[in-house]
Amino acid sequence: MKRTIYLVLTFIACAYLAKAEDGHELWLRGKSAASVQIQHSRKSSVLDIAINELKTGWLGKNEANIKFEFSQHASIKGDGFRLEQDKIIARTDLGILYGTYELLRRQYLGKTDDHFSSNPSYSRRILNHWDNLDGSVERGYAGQSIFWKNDQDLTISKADEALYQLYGRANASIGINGTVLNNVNASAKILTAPYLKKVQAIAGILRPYGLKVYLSVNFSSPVTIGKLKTADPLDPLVRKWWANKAKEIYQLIPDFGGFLVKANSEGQPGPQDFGRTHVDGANMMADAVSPFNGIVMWRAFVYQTSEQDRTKQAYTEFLRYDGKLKKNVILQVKNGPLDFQPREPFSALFGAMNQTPVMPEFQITQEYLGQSKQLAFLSTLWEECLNSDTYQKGKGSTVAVVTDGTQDKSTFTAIAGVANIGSDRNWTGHIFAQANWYAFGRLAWNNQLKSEDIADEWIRQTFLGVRENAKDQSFVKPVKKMMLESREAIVNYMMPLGLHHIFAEGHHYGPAPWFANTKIRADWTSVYYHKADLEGLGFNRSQSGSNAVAQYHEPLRSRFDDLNTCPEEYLLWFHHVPWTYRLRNGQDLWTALCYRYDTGVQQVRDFQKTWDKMHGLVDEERFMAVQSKLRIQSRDAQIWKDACLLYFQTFSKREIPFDIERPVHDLDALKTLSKSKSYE
Ligand code: BDP
Repeated sequence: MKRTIYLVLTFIACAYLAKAEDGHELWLRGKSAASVQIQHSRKSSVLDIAINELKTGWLGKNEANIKFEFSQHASIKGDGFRLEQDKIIARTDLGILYGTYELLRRQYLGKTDDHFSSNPSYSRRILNHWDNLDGSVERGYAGQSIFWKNDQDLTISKADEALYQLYGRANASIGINGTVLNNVNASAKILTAPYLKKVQAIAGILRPYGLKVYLSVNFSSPVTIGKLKTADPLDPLVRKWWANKAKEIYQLIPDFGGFLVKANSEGQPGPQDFGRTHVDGANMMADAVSPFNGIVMWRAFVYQTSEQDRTKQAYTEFLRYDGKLKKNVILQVKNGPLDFQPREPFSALFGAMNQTPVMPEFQITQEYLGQSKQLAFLSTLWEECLNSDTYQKGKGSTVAVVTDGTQDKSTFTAIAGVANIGSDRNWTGHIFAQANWYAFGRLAWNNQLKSEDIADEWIRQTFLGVRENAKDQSFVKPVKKMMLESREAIVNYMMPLGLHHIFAEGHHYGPAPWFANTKIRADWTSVYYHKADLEGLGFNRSQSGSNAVAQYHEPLRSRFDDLNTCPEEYLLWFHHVPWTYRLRNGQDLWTALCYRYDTGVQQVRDFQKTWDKMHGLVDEERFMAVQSKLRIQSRDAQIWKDACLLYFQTFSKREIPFDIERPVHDLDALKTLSKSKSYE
């Protein structure tokens, strides 16, 4: 009997331990052993959180005495902070909270320096949830929305509340200070009273963590829910409707952040429906929220069914509005000119606007990078974008510098990331996808951080114990290497050398380079982008083609324009290249393409080996989960390689080099597969 009880207890304990490593705690697994006293001269719910974090996560010397000190010193900016021995110094309560998280992180990682200061690169660091009110998440791969259940149920349960608190904590720990609670393809219903009440309640739970809430709004809301006859932004009744709506929101949520707007894009309504411009629309909304210090984030993701190269359209549309937008409007621009592809050059809009604040929009959810089935550490992609030189004001005008206020001394700065968060127990579907949420926050706070350091921090906090340096060589090093290579591996087996958007229709997971459909708009098909023919491959955006290169400043314009100087990673983005064209390594285009695809597949095979060696160094539950995802990735990388090489071979009419593994699928079978639901 005793033995049975013992066994049962052991079983329960094991089950509990296993459960504790299901990924739910993210990178916040630290637990305190030592006690700490905190001295503070004021009280607030934000400071209460800081105190609680220190009391439960303190890993410094026992019986330490930490002081919260408020200082207006010029070296501390916004919600920045300074850590000195036994002191956290900041201007604001939130600064103290961010300093607290940094201090605890440093303790966890074993960083022992006494002095450290840090200021945020962007003043608004915002997650965009593409969550629909019916509970689904557009391009979400980690379950349902954590905010919306279905159109009827607007309650917040105790479990929801606990989840929102952990969500708030996780975001605060990496410096994220804003969240847009609903999809950019917005339902007007979000602005009705019952929904606003729930938004108010969520805002209340998130406020102590420094998170402001924002909403995506539908441009025709005045008609849909306001019973007006028009949503024309110059109509006095429409303007009044928005002004009143803003007032109603701010009465409920005095620190409401503002609106995010997708207008006249992919079928969404907008000012152009009434013969007005984006400026008319944005400024009308800006007027509505400005009495309350609200902002409008107006998305530049627009493209019409037109003859013009899709990648040129946002720039063409918005450049003429430079300087015409109200002071509280910021243009939200995706990192690349197309749509979150595995690799794109940076959007020329970043270097184009002289008088309009522009904010980068990154996609944390891996819509085009293997979704939550594949391991892709996106920090390297964002770092590449932030460090791209726009040459707006000569050398050194990187995307980071032109958006974070360094160049024009602006303080109205922001950055957004499309969240990958859902109701899955581990939040993001793939354990390693948590690293992307983490990396977005860290880069939004400090856009000079290196992906390598971000990966290092994340790995240790997510998988290791406190200052567990014994696993540096055996675990941290190989796992970090895998993460840092992962995005390039995806580029290699999906779209190397500047290829883009050759996905299967709709789901954007697998390959369909053959996808051509005259019934839908051309720029939603694959053949529009790769333009394979008997001569060669790629989209000619040089002067002799669509001339998208002209949107970039010199010397980039000439560099991209000339086939011989164009960086090879953008080759097929800017040029239609003959199959026989020699690349810098001496290989012709066809041969190089084959090797790139093959390299990508081999890289994933190596990730599998790397991870399998980690068995025993990480808890079994997360080990198995990652192992199983890597198997899927390995299979699907093979599919990408086979599909693209077999299809492009029908144009190149050349052999796949004989030292490369042969395709294992038939082209026809892959064409059928790409249409099957089970593949999504
Ligand atoms: C595309 C997505 C689509 C989004 C759109 C956007 O496929 O679901 O609505 O971007 O950013 O990448 O508005």
